[in-house]
Amino acid sequence: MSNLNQKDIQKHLTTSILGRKIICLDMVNSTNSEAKSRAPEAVEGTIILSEEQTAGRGRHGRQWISPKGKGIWMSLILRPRINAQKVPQITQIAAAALFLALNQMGIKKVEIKWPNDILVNGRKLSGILTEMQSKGNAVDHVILGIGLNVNMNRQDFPEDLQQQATSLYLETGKVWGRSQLIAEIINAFEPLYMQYVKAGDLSSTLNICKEESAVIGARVLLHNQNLEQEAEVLDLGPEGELIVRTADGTITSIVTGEVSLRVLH
Ligand code: BT5
Repeated sequence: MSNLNQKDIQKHLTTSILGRKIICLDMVNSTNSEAKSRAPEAVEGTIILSEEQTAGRGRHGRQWISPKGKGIWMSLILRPRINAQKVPQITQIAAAALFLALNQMGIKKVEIKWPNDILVNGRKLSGILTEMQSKGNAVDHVILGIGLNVNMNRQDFPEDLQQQATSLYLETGKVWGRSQLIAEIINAFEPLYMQYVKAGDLSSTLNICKEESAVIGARVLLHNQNLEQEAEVLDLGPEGELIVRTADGTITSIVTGEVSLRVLH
């Protein structure tokens, strides 16, 4: 599998702002950390990719497995003029874009598990990690990290993930080139992102996140630090928040943050 390079990815790009500069590296600890340190000098839409991450991160300090050459480990540097509390909405835009891009590439059975997982056949194919730097309440920049398992075998995952995680190779039996896939993700993301930053319009994103949701209608276990409770997921609200009915009948909305959820069967 050949290494990623800017030219091969840009060949497939139809965007006007995102991906004008693409930095492809061999090894970093985390593309999000690399993007963060490069952000002060970077133009909006700069993309950092690495063949391998030695300390790939998920949320709350969790580990993200990122073996060499087998996936898409990338971070976008964005400068949306939004308030800090709106940043989780960028995760929803990315989830919708991942759904569209995978569909475009012919991958079926893709679902969005709020707030940041992409599942195929119920297994995790991709995860999103959105981080930000703000000045007061105003966002200075957002680092949008996307990890997507492309050509990983079962053995590339640690044992405890082998039943929960998947890759495009495992789902389709074929080895995938990464350049076009990266471009399709960016191509799908830009219009949804522009609608949002220019017009404050999240409706297309929300329609996709609702239609393709793995959790709406499901019973879930909400996990908030040491508190666990069962709930039924009713909908997504206008800000991308999760609307649930807890066991005592109370209807509440949950914004991303400390809450994790597990679907109960
Ligand atoms: C996520 O966190 O799903 C966000 C993952 C973001 C990774 C990208 S790669 C580029 C950029 N640079 C980074 O350092 N990170 C971003 P979370 O929802 O917390 O899920 C983490 C959990 O997913 C772990 O605790 C494992 O259970 C599982 N996991 C770890 N590696 C995985 C993989 N490669 N595929 C599927 N599941 C994985």
